[in-house]
Amino acid sequence: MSAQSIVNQVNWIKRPQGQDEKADRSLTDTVSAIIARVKREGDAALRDYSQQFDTVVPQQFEVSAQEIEQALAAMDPQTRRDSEFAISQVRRFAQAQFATLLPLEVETLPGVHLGHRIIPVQTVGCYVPGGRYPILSAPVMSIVPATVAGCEQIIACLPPGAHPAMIAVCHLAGAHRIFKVGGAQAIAAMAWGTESIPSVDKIVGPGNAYVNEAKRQVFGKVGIDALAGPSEIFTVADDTADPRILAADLLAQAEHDIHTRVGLATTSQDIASRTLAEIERQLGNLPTAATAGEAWRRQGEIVVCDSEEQLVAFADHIATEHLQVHTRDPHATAAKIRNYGSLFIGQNASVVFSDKCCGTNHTLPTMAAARYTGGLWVGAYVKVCTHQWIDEQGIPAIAEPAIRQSRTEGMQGHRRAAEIRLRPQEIDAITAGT
Ligand code: HSO
Ligand code: ZN
Repeated sequence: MSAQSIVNQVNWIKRPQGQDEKADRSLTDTVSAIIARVKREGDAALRDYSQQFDTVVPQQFEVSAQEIEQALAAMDPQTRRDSEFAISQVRRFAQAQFATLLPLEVETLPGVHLGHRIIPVQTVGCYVPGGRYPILSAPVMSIVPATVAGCEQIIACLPPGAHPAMIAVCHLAGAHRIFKVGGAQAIAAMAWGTESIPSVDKIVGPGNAYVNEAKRQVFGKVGIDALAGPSEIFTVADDTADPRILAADLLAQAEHDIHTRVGLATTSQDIASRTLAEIERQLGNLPTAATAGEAWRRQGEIVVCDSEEQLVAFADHIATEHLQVHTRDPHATAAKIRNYGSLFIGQNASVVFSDKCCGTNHTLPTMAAARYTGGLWVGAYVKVCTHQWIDEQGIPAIAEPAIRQSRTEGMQGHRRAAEIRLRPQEIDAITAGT
C-alpha cells in the first residue's frame, strides 16, 4: 500500500480551486468585465463573447420551435425514453417534497394571527453546463423542480456548442424558452436581461469557474442556488464492504474531472489495501482512465480509522457532496451523520443512480457547503413569505411591549404607529405629539 495514498491527516477541506490568489483576482476581474459589458451592450456583447469563447455565434440566441422539433427527432428513441424516465422520477420526488411545504396559519396569542404562504419564484433561469460530457440529466435537475414549484417562466441557457439532445431534454423537462448562450455571459444576460434574453428572478444550475464567479457577482440582483465546485464522493466502510464496488463508485465520479475529489474512510486495513489495488486494476481498463486516474492521483485518499465513531466524525468533518455508507448496519451508521449533500445508504445505492435517474436531485453542495445547506430541491424555487393580522383582543399584548421598546430605542415614529393601534380614539393627539 503506498504511503501517500493512506493518510491520517486529511487534505479534503483544502479548496480545490482558488489557492492562487492572483488567479482568483484575474477570474474575478474577467467576469466582472463580462457582466458589465453584457449589462451595457446586451446582445452585441453576447455575440462577441460567443465568438471569443465558443467560436460560434448563433444566428439567433433563442432556440426556435423548429430547432426543438429537429432535436427531438434526432434523438435516439431509447435515449428519449430514458430521459423521460429520469424526468418522471425527479418530478415524483419533487412533488412529494413539495407536498411537505405547507401554508401555515397560527394564533400565537389570543387575537394574534401569524402565518406563511408558499409562493413560487416567478421567473427562473436554469444554466445547463457544456463540459466534457453531454450530461443529459443536468437540465432535468434544474428545470423539473421549477415546473413542480409552479414557476411561471422557466428559461434555460446552454452553450451554443451543446449537443442537440441537451436542447431536447431542456424542452422535455419543461423549459418554456431555451437560449444558446453559455458561460459568464449567459449568467449576466439572465441577471440583467438583453434584447433576446429576459432577466429572471433566480438563476440555478452548476457550471465552470466562470459561471460560478458570475453567479456570485450577480447575487443580490437575482437569487442564486449555490456555487457548485468539482464533484466529490466519499465512502465510509467497514470490513463488510466490497472493494470492487468501492473502487467502481469512486472511479465513476473521478471520471468527471481531474479536480474531482474522491475518498474512502474505512475501519478495515484489509479493505483499504484491497480497494487501493482494485482502483489500479479498474483504471487499467476504464476508457476514461486519463481523467479518472489523474483525479485519483491528485486528490484520491484512503483513510484508515479505528472505530465507527471515527468514521462518523470524519464524514461530518469533510461534509462531502456525496457520502456513501457501506457498513454492516448502514442505516444505523447513516443516522449518526449530519453533514452531507446526499447520503447513499448501503451498497445498492450508488451515487450514479442519483446522478442519472433515481429521482433525488444531483445538484448538491460541494467544498463543505453541506455544513450549512442541502442540495437543489423544489423548495429552492419557492419563497416562504409570512403575514400577520391582529384582532382587537390581540392589540394590547403586542402594542404595549412595542411601544415601550420603541421609546427605549428613541424610535418615536414607531412608538406613535404602535400607540394609535392601542388607543385609536386618541389618534389625533398622538400624531400631534401630545
Ligand atoms: N455527479 C454529478 C452529476 C452527474 N454525474 C450526472 C453524472 N451524471 C454531480 O453531482
Ligand atoms: Zn457523477
